[in-house]
Parts: sequence; C-alpha cells; structure tokens
Amino acid sequence: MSNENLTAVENNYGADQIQILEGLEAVRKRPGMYIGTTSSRGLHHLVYEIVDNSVDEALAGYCTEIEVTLNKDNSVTVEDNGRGIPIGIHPKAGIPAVEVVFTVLHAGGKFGGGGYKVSGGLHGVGASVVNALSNWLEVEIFNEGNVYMQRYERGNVVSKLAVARPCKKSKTGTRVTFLPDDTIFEETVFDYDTLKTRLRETAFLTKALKITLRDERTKEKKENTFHYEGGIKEFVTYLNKSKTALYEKVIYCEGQNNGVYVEVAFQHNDSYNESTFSFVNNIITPEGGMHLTGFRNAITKTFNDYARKNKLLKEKDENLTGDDLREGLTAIISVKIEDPQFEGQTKQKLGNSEARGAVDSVTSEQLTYFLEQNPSIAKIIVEKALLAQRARAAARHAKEATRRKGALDSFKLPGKLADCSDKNPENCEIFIVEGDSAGGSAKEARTRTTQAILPLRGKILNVEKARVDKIYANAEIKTMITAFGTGIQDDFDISKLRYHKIIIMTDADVDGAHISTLMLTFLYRFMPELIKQGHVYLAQPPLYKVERNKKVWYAYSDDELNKILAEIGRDGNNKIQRYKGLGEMDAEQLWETTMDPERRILLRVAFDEETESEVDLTFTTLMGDKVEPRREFIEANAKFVKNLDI
Ligand code: TSJ
Repeated sequence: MSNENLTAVENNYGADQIQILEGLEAVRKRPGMYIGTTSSRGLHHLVYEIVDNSVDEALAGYCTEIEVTLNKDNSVTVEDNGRGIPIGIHPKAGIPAVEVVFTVLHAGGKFGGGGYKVSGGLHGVGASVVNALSNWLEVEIFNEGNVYMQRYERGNVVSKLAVARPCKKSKTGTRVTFLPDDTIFEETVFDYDTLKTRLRETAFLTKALKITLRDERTKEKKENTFHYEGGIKEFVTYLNKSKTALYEKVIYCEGQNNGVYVEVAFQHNDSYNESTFSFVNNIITPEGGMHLTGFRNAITKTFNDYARKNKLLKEKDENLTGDDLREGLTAIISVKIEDPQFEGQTKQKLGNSEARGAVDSVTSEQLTYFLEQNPSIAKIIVEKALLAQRARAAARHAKEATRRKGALDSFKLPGKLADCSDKNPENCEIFIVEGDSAGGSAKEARTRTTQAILPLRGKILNVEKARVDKIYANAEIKTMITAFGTGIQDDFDISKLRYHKIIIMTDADVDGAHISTLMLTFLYRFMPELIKQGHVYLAQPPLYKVERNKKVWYAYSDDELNKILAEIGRDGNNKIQRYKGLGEMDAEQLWETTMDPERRILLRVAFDEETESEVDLTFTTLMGDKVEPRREFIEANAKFVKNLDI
C-alpha cells in the first residue's frame, strides 16, 4: 500500500476515499491519458481545464468575470465571480462537494442544478486531473461573508475544508491556485502569449464574459482584458482586421434548434482565401464536422436561391458552388450541445447529425431574411462569387492546359531540379533554395542519393493576393508543385509526396525571411497537410564564422557568438566573418553548417491547431496589404517564430 493510502486510513477516510486516491494515482502514473501530453502544451491545458469550469458557470448565467494570474512562483490563480463551488456535504460521498470535485475523476457536473447544461462531459471534469498533476493546489470559495479554503498536495487532501477568513458578504465566487508538478511536466514555465491567444478566443466565444490575464512574474507587469459584447461577431472583425472587408456589417445568425444552440458570424473580404473556424462547446474542431457541413449547405443553398429569385443569376447560368461563395469568406461557427460526439482519426470532428440540421436551419432562415433586408450586401457577395466562378473556370482551363503540356506530371520533372536518386520518399529531402548561386553551391555540396535541390529565382508569388488562375500560371509555383508530386487543394494527395522533408533554405536576412514567409504562405494555403503532418522545415544557416589559430566555429545567433568569444578569448587573433547570404559560403561550408544531417539545425514548421485562427491571422498580417496592422504585428512579437519547433 502506498504512503498516500496509509495517510488516508489514519484520517479515517472510508473505502470510497481510498478508491479516490487510487484514481488520482492513476492520473499521475499516466498523465498522457488524461491531458494528452506532459509537454508545454499539456501544461497550458491545466489552465484551460480550470478556466473551463468558470466558463461553464458563465454559460449557466452566474458568472461575468474571470481573472487568470501568473504568479511569481510560477503557480497560476484562476478566479471567477460565480456562485462558488458548493461546499455542502455531498450526499453519496459524505464529504464537501468541493472536495469531490478535486478528488474524484470525472466528478464535474454530477451535482447541483442545471449549471452544467452544455458542458457535455467536456467541461467541468478536469479539476481532479489538474489537482493530481499539481505539486499543490488551493481552492478558496467566497460564500456569505466567509472564505472557505482547502489545500491539496499531489492530489491528496492536506487540510479539511474550513473557513480561513471573512470577506465582504456580497462577494461570491471561486479562486483556485495551483503549482504544476515539475516531476511530471517537461516544461513548467507558462507562456503568456499562448494563454493570451487562447483566453482571447474563449472571450470571443462567450459573449459578454470578461477575461483578464495578468503576469506577476516579471518586473514590468503585463495585463490584458478581453471582453466582447458582440462575441463571435467581433471575432470575425478581429480576423479581418488586416484585410479589406467587402461590406461593413458582420452577418450574424443565432438560434436554438433540436437541443443545439447555434451561433454563426461571417463577413467577406477582398482576398481569395477562406478562413472558417468551427467550435463545439468553445472547443475548436480543426476537422469540422456536422456543424460545418450544415453551415456550408445553408450558404450555398440560400445564396443561390436569392440570386435566382433576384435575377442575379440568369436561367442559363450555372449555380454558384460552395467554393465560389466562400472565396474571401471569414466565418465562425459555434455550437453548444449537450453530448458532443467526436469522430475522425484525431477526434476533432463533430459527429452529432442534429448539429448539421440545426446550423443549416438557423443559418438559412436568418440569412434569407438578412439578404432581403440588405440587398446591396447580397449583391456584393453574389457578384464576388460570380467573379470567383469565372476565375475558377479560367483556372480549370489553365490547369488543363498545363496538364496537357505535362508540366504538372512528376515524370516531367522541372529542369532546374537536381533530383536525388533514392526513390523512397521517406529517405528523401528537397532543399528549396533562394537564388541560382546558392543553388549551385547546394547542388555541389549535397548527398546525391537523398538530397534534391530546387533553386528558385527571386521572390515567389504572394498567394495572399492572387487568385487560383494566377497561381497555376506562376512558373516558380508550378515547379514546386511538380517537384513535390502531391498536387494542390482538391487534387492534393499526400501519398504522392516525393520527399518527406521539404526544407526551405534562405539567407539569414530580411529578404530571406520574406521569401520563407511567402513559401510558407503558399504551403499553408494550398498544401496545409504538409505542414500539419510535419514535412516542412526551415534550414538555419549560421550568422557568423569565427576563425582562430586555424580552428573554425560557426555561430547561429548573436548570443552564440558571444558565448564562443567568451570561451576562446576576445583578442586580435580572432577573425570574425558575418554571413550576409548563403552565396558567401562555399559548397563545403554550406554542407558543414546547414545541410549535413549530422550537424545542421532544422526548424520544423508546426502550428497549434487549437489556435489556428491566430496562425491564419499571422499569414494575412504578414502578407496582406494593410501596412498598419503589419507594423503593429512585427513590433509586438515575431509570433511566427513561436509556431516553430526544433
Ligand atoms: F474546476 C474547478 F473546480 F477547479 C473550478 C470550478 C475552478 C474555478 C476557478 C471555478 C469553478 C467554478 C465552479 N466556478 N463556479 C462553479 N460553480 C459550481 O460549481 C456550481 C455552483 C452552484 C451550483 C448550483 O446548482 O447551485 C452548481 C454548480 C456546478
């Protein structure tokens, strides 16, 4: 018997309580089973698990404010102004309900009134898991002029629930503070920006809820407050802020149908990309599902009906397709449902078929009415879709023409490509290299069996500002599509990928960064699976070469340069060369520093699907044409780099 259990017996806990401790012990033994991962991502999930409980209280109508504070000791405090977790004795467990919440797995929502209506087994269940994975956790409940307090360590009760101090009689709510267990998590330092993005999203999704995030760890205290009366309507405005909207209003539909609460908001912009994000109970569904299908059906049907009825589409005209109508669309679909079923390989796809009907009927009904009330907006959208229809036909022709010429066939590989000889894609990598001269060195340096080189001339097309027909007509892009072998968009087939590593190799300067971003934008918009499945990398050429007494060091950052100099001594015997571009390195240097799998540094490009809306915003902000948001972005933070993993 473990020590924890002995303690429990001495404290006169019954058999039930011993079961509880064994339950939480299971969480500590296999944390991955309960929070997915013990990486930084899992660490941040602890905060979301706790915050979700407060959000449920807000959805039930009893809480208007949540505050999240990162404390100096790296513990986190989450406080809400809800009713407070019930402190009465739980009839079955014979202990205070709050203690059940923190010590019984999946205890959330099993008591009380209708408070957890929409939690559906997703919210309000994580408190005991967080407790089990925390060094210590303290809960304070503000109730009738008293603050009730209880403390736990590694999931175990160390003090009975008791009044700790008085408080204002009118104050109600719950405050939880916990320190993640550093023997369980690989990373225990919270990242302010990660929490900020997620909490902003939560505030958008929960109309009128005010969420404040504070950082008390640093000298300069940080604080952000998110409070959106317009909810997802304001989310759409936020996502479109660096684009040019085609009309001022955000179209918004809301309603309840078949036990599903539906909210939909959208607005078109002058770009050619769709940015739609769907959520179930505030959780993003990266693979969509029934709610997304319902939305798409409603959009296609309602706009075609309207366009026919109002003669914007003539009898001989073909119907507008969903793709036509969604060109330049920014949309949020949010449903709240009692018992969500998740499907698909990664369980990120909503399976409840009632959600399809509900979103379809709420959207169709209210959108029909909206279009009748706003004929000028209706006309703008239909005309945009008609242009898209024509461009799509042109693109089809362009594609067919290129196909006829065989330019997209992988057996007609582009002449500029120096291909590798190994035919197993798993062993192969392709370097996309900026400029012919660097391309030349790379071709000389490479391992011919497994490394292919594709030099690109100049800047590639900015796909944020071009339609599909232009994209098919662009030589550099065509070359890449052919070399990769997968095709793009609807034709995309990952099983045809010819290289498992696609490595973008550009100069370590501003121009190089710009070219990398253009490349990534192209991949993100047209072959997102390549990024999602981790096939895309950025090469890291060194910034400096240091020579001393015939010995050579390479530094990949200023910090590293300083470290090297500190080690070898800063005197006249050092020769320091700053690399301005790949072209300054000869083939051997390029191999040693940037291409040799044994010695190089590669950054794998990754993005967190949970905050995909932020990734989308990153690309449109970096590549869009509004200058102001871009400056703000670059000054605020090179967020982009945050999406990179080594
Ligand atoms: F997860 C948690 F338990 F740690 C936690 C819960 C953490 C935080 C910061 C807040 C909460 C929480 C729980 N806030 N509000 C509530 N509400 C209830 O637990 C509650 C209150 C009253 C009734 C009722 O029917 O009277 C029902 C519930 C579920």
